[in-house]
Amino acid sequence: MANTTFRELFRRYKQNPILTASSWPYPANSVFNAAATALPTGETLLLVRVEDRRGISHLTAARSDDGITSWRIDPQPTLSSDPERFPEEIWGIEDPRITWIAELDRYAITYTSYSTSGPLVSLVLTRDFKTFERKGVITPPEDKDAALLPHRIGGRWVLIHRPVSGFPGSRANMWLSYSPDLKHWGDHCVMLEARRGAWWDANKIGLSPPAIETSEGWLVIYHGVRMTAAGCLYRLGLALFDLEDPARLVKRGDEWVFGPDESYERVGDVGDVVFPCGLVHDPATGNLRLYYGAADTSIALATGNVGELLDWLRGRPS
Ligand code: BMA
Repeated sequence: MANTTFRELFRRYKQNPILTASSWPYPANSVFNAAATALPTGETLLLVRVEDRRGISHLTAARSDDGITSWRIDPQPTLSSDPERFPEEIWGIEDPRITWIAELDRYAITYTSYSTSGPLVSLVLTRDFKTFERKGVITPPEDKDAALLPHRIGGRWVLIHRPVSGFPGSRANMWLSYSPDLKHWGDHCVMLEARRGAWWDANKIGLSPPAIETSEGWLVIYHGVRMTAAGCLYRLGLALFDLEDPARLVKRGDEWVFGPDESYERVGDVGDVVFPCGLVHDPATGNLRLYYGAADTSIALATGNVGELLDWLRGRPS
């Protein structure tokens, strides 16, 4: 008999969601779209987007020994917008991604600043998630879903991001930009295009967590947005890019690999959204923990394995 079930590549944690506004030490409307990293202490750190009851978001750190339970949440916002010094943050800061940059001995956090001209990408560096060196705007609006690769390629830093233009009929594609100093960016080029028509990833895609460096290439988990009469559906797909030249696509999966299904993903402030901004990957086993915003309301966890993701991609049609 034909196997008609999709082999789940990401397995939901049974007690999802793992963090909600009711877990928060101070009033919040929603907690979602968290960046993630493994700290040298072995703890998992999530940098959580917290939306307050004005609609403005800030970022707050939560730490856990097993990355699943017993989260220790900073009692106050960890990184808030600072519109006096950085006017582009006037309507808050959202959707962070964390990349450990060994050369700088610092974590780089790219996040969306919500400016009066629309969303754009800002960069901040930190060693400890307590003090921060704000680097300000790195891409003009409209742009979001950005993360750095963890090291230079050909002497330059590499940023994955998702600019949007108002040009009629244009699609929201993923782009790459390069920089000698993390400040001046150039050689912009398309990395991955949104498909067209009925596809699950038609018209609008974006990077989800930072790319994973594997022996076969940069493994990218990206979101595709399907616009329907009932609203948008946010789902996840996979693509692999050349290690030396991340503008070169090696393979793109045809089907989505994860999408809204459980009630906490389907119902919330924005229903039918799974939106991961972070993962923790153990290179020894390939196991990964994917942290995702569920329905723009809470944070949920799914586990997977990089080897299995690569196997799946290999088996898909070219
Ligand atoms: C995207 C981002 C995310 C959000 C998603 C679904 O454009 O703004 O912050 O989770 O929409 O609302």
